Parts: sequence; structure tokens; C-alpha cells
Amino acid sequence: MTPEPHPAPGAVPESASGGVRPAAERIVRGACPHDCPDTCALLVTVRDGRVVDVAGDPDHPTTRGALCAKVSRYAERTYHPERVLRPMRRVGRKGEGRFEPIGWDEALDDIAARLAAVAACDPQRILPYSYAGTMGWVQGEGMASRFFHKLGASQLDRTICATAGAAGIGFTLGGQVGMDVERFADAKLILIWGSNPITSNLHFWRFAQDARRRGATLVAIDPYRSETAARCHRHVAPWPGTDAALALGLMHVLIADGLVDRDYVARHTLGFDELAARAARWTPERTAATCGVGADEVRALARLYGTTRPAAIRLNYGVQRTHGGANAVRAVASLPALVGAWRDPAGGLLLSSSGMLPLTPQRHTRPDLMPGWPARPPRTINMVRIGDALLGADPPIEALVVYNSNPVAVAPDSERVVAGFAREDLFTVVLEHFRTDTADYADYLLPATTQLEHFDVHRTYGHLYLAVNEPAIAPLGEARPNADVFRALARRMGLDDPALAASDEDIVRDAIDWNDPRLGGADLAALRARGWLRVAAAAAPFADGGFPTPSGKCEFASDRLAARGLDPLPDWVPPRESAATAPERARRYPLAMISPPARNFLNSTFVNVPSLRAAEREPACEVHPDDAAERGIADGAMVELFNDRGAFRARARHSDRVRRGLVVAWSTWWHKLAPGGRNVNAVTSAALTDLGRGPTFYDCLVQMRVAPPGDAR
Ligand SMILES: Nc1nc2c(c(=O)[nH]1)N[C@H]1C(S)=C(S)[C@@H](COP(=O)(O)OP(=O)(O)OC[C@H]3O[C@@H](n4cnc5c(=O)[nH]c(N)nc54)[C@H](O)[C@@H]3O)O[C@H]1N2
Ligand SMILES: Nc1nc2c(c(=O)[nH]1)N[C@H]1C(S)=C(S)[C@@H](COP(=O)(O)OP(=O)(O)OC[C@H]3O[C@@H](n4cnc5c(=O)[nH]c(N)nc54)[C@H](O)[C@@H]3O)O[C@H]1N2
Ligand code: SF4
Ligand SMILES: [Mo]
Repeated sequence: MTPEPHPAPGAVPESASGGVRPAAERIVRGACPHDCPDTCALLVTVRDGRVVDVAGDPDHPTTRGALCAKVSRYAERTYHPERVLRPMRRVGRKGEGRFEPIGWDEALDDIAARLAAVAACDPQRILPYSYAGTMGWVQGEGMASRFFHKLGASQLDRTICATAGAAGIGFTLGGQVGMDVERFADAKLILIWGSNPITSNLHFWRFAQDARRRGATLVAIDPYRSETAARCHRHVAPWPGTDAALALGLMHVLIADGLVDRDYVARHTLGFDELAARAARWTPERTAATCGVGADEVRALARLYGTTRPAAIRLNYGVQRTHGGANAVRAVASLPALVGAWRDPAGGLLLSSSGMLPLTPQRHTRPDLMPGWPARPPRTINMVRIGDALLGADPPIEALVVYNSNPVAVAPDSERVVAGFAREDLFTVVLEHFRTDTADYADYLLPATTQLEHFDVHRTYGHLYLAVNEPAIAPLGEARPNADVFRALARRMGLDDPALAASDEDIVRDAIDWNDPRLGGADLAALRARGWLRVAAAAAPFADGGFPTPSGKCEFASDRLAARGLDPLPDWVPPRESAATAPERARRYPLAMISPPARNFLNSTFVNVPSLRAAEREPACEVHPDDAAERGIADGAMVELFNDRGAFRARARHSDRVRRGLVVAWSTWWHKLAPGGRNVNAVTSAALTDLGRGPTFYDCLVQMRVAPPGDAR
């Protein structure tokens, strides 16, 4: 029942440990577990069995000794007095958050019995719900997926973040591949596109600063003048969801001005003539009108991009949260090949590096354990549409097991999600650190260990280093690691496949191809001794083509899309919610709202940590002074933002960082910690993207008024 013991972590070198330490103090190597591209290497100081400091490893090439404000506070989060430290059973109504403590054995027996009863009718009536609360191989999808696969539960389509972008870049470049983030330091031009790295990709921003010091020009492409945009040399501010139009407009100018690398295009791309024909329609004037920028800005940006070497693009997920998200990524990802930017090690584009790691997901999560695999596996439920699924899936979802996620807070269209979770006939188990919005709906709430209390190994999507997380302290209270809980449930339910008894180390061994030459012969022991490990990558991976597409070329035109009856070329797919596409809705709800992450939170994690909540103060939104004046909204007034899906409250700040007609509302508060009991997702839509079945959080029209007295709902 106790987590398996792990050998002592490798000795931390003097340079990292900062010299002589008191005898009772030790430093343990960790990895940041959060859903952040930076996956920092941590040095955790433990004194007398207690964590007293969490710092960044100064020797790690991307962490470079710095952590964000959030994870610097990881000890505060771990020792938070409100940690869930014992298994609990619901005593109040659903959502009330009233529980009684029970023992682990009783909790696991009850849960196993309930899941078995549902499975006896149809295991597809069981649904796991998880995302990237931890990105670790062990406490993430290793043992958990194996358990649900073997059970025959419904599959969860884990789409809430990145699948539109993954689809877009997959069709164009062939996978989640691109530049090494460390190379950005040598670029002469960096386009920071749909990304606010000072908030959400801090360690990339430090490489961009290095480049600036060496003379690089930084350009932000973002509808909002973010902290990042304000610090760039130039800022181009297109309307949300118009990036494909902007990219096509840039192509128009690049082609018209003869700035295309004809040799690279001829040898390493597919479909140039068709792409050129499409770009021909995107004159700077039409682009400008669509994107809400100046035609001269389009020309100037194209010429800068077409004449500066090396030219790098940091594309990020902010660009793919509207209806046309995947096409936007397809269009932007076509630019580097057009100008031959891939020829330079410091040129090209990075969205995610996850396709550059030798991962073996099939061996890790074992889809082959599913009944009916591969021809007729259990059905799939899209996590973005969990509200609708809980309210109407056929066959119905009768049991839900949530881990590493807080869907009630983070999923769009909250009123539907809350109604689904509130179903009295739904059996819900939540593995959590805290009584989140989701935990309040649990029938059984199980205490999970934090990163300081368990073992794990981490991949990354923003650089090329794997990292180990050794447990720094024993589990607090009765907390248990996720993997341990799923192993225990499997045993109780008589699921006796050896894959369900695998040790933590075995799960890690299964998650990656250790024989891949990119690991240079390292094994898990070597990784644990060093703490982290670089996965080798070519300096300029596509200088001579060799894209992982079917053709081996950068596919401006995709036969795979054509074969599905879809447009083979990237195009501008307009937002679902705009004056042009939904005039009636736009008349009632005239403001376009985006809800990017707040700097001091990580999605909905850290919202309950006092120092970080104090830094954010309260849910806030930024509005243009003229839009505010029209509605009689004073600077600092509490406002209500609403549409026909719901309403939430936020403190309005007048701001010239947003243009007229746009509102920026910071995400993602817990509903219950927000005034009126609703966060921004009360108004967001559960509609999906053009490709990749992703969410459209930033494709959302609202109206705003001074908050009326009483509840927001
Ligand atoms: N502090 C902090 N860091 C985080 C997170 C967090 O919650 N807090 N979340 C993590 C996660 S899960 C993710 S996925 C990443 C997300 O981080 P990013 O990929 O950087 O995405 P966002 O923060 O959603 O948006 C970044 C910028 O995109 C802009 N934007 C919005 N819509 C559009 C558009 O249509 N076009 C363009 N060009 N720009 C647009 C926003 O104004 C914002 O400034 O960050 C990770 N890091
Ligand atoms: N309006 C709006 N909504 C958004 C977004 C947005 O930009 N705007 N961003 C979206 C994006 S990009 C994402 S990725 C999703 C993120 O959504 P989620 O992946 O649900 O992320 P979090 O809200 O951080 O919730 C993670 C939960 O996992 C728990 N956890 C962490 N580690 C462990 C562990 O080891 N064991 C267990 N059992 N639990 C653990 C944490 O306590 C936390 O409550 O939100 C999306 N929602
Ligand atoms: S959240 Fe990101 S920046 Fe902060 S410590 Fe973790 S990986 Fe590093
Ligand atoms: Mo995300």
C-alpha cells in the first residue's frame, strides 16, 4: 500500500548545491510537473524532513537557475493547511463540498465495487477525466491509462489545449518538430506569435533577450499588448482568430517582392503554385481589413521577415484557440519554408518539441489492453465537451474518475459542466491535492501526493531535456501517488495483467525508447544520476528538407487533407463568433473576449495559494476606455460579462493595451474563489476547432455591464 521505495537520488554537484550545507540539510533533484513548455529542473532543499526551498538548477541549460514566481512557491502550496490529506466520502449534496474522512481500504473497496458494478453493465459507462496537472510519465498517463484501457472504459480525447495546433503543424511539417529553443539566442529576427512568454514560457523569453542583446529584432503578434508585446521592438495586433489571414498576406508580399527562397521551395516543399495562387488573393489591403491592422504593417513585416537571417518564429498555443486554430498554425508554419529560414540553425519555427523525443506511447499507456483493440475499441469522449457528454452521452456516463485536472473550472461552458457534475446519479471519484471546484462534486475524494512527495520522470514540449523528479519528502498525511492508487484499484478489481503491476521505474522504462541513438546510450540509472538529459537533435533539422511528412517535404498542400475531402491548403477560417459570421449574436454581445492565463496561476493551479492569489488580487479584465465609457463603467468597477451561455464577474481596468471591441479577461480562477461564484468559463463556448477537435476559448462574444447587486448567475 505504501509507495515503493526509491534509491537515494544522485549526488548533486557542488556547483549546483552552492557549497557547504548543514548536516541535516540535503538537496534533492526535482522537475517541475506543470503543463508549461519550460519543464524546469529543480533543486529542492530539505531540512529536518521539511522542504525549505525550491530553486531552479543553475546548471540546467534552459532553466538556468531561475523558476517562475509560482513554482518558487511550491513549498507553500505543498504545506498549505487546506491540503486534502485523508480519503473522504461525500456527506452533503453534490457540489456542496461536505465530506467525512474514511480509511483508504474502505474508500478503495467502495470505489472498486461501484466501478465493477457499472462495468458489469457496460464499462464504457466509466470515463476517466485527466489532463496535465502533472506531466510526469508515472503520475500522469502511465498506470492510469493502463487501468482504464484494461477496464474497457470510454476513452478520453485529451484535446483541451493543443490538438488544433498539433493537427495544423502535423499536416504541414509532419509532427511536433522544429527549432531547438536554445538556438533562438542566435536569431536576428524573432516573431513571437500568439505567445506571451513572460507569463507562460519564461525561459524562452530569456533566450529572446540574449538574441536582443546580440542585435535581434523582436516582433510580437498578439491582439493584446501583453507584457511581452510591450517589450518587443514591434507589435502587430490582429483580431483574435485572423492569424491565417495575416500569414497569407505576408506570403502575398513575400511572393510579390521576390523574397521567396526558390531553391528551398523547389527542393523541399509541396504545393507552392497552389499556395501562391491562394496568397495572391490576400493583398495587403484585404489582409489589413480582415485582421484590423494597417496594410503598411503587413508589407513592412513581410519585408522584415523576408530579408533578415536567421529568422525564427516562436509560435504558441494562444494562436489556436479560435475556430480556425489549426489552419492558422498551418499558415504560419508554412512561412519558414517559403523563405528558406530552416537553412539556419537559428531559423525556422517552434510550436512544440514533443515530437523530437523518442517517446513510445503505445508501450507506455498500452491501448492494446482495451477490449476490441484495434478494430472496435471503446468509444471516445472529447474532454472539451464534458458538459454535454455528462448530460447526454448514449450510453450514459455513470462513473467518472478525475485526476490531474480541474474540469469544473477549466472546461468551457461551465453551466453545462456544473449541471453534468451535479447529476445525483453520477458516481464521481476525484484524486486531488485540494478541494477544487471539481473535488466539491466528488463522491470519494482521494488525497494525492505532490511533486515533492513522489517519484517521476518528465518529458517536455518546449526544449530537449528529460528530467527526473526524486521524492524530497515522505507523503504528507495519508496522501498517495496516482500510480499507486490505480495499481491498488486494479488489484481489488481482479485486473491481473502484469502491466497493471508494473513498478514506477518500469513505467518510465516503457515510456521512452532507450535504445534510440538520440539518448546516447543513457539508461534510467544514468538519467537519475545526472538528474536530466539532453535528447540529441540536429543543429538545423530541416536545412536539407527531411520533414517527417509522407512526402518528406514541407507540405503547403496536403494530400492527406485532400483525401479527407478537406481543403489541402491553409486558409483563413473565420471565428464562429464575429460580426460577419454571427451578426445577430454580435448585436447582443458585441465584445470579443480572450481569456489567456494569469501570470501567477498555472491554469487553475495555485489560485488557492495565498501569496499568489494576493498577487492577482481578484478576477480582472481589461477594456478599452471608450468601450467602458459607452457602458458607464468606471476604471476599477466590478463588472459582469455575459452572453447566452452564462455570466461572471471581474474587476474592470481601463486599458489602452486592448483595442476597441476587445476584452481580455484573465483565466483561470476557481469558480468558488471568484465573486459571484463563476469564472470566465461561464461564458466560453464548447464549440470545436476546424481540425484537431480542440477548444475555442478565445472565440467568444460577450456583453459587459456594471455588475448588478446580487449573484452573477
Ligand atoms: N503563468 C502561466 N504559465 C502558463 C500557463 C498558465 O496558466 N500560467 N499555462 C500553460 C499552458 S497549459 C499553456 S497551453 C501555455 C499557453 O501559453 P501560450 O501558448 O503563450 O498561450 P496563451 O497564454 O493562451 O496566449 C498567449 C498570447 O496569445 C494571445 N492571443 C490570444 N488569441 C490570439 C489570436 O487569435 N492570435 C494571436 N496571434 N494571439 C492571440 C494572447 O493575448 C496572449 O498574450 O502556457 C503554459 N504556461
Ligand atoms: N478560459 C480559459 N480556459 C482554459 C484555458 C484558457 O486559456 N482560458 N486554458 C486551457 C488549457 S491550455 C489547459 S491545458 C487547461 C488546463 O486544465 P487542467 O489540466 O485541468 O489544469 P489545472 O487547472 O492546472 O488542474 C490540474 C489539477 O491537477 C491537480 N494535480 C496536480 N498534480 C497532481 C497529482 O500528482 N495528482 C493528482 N491527483 N492531482 C494533481 C492540481 O491540484 C490541479 O487541481 O485549461 C484550459 N482552460
Ligand atoms: S511552471 Fe514553467 S517556468 Fe515555472 S517552474 Fe514550472 S516549468 Fe519552470
Ligand atoms: Mo494548455
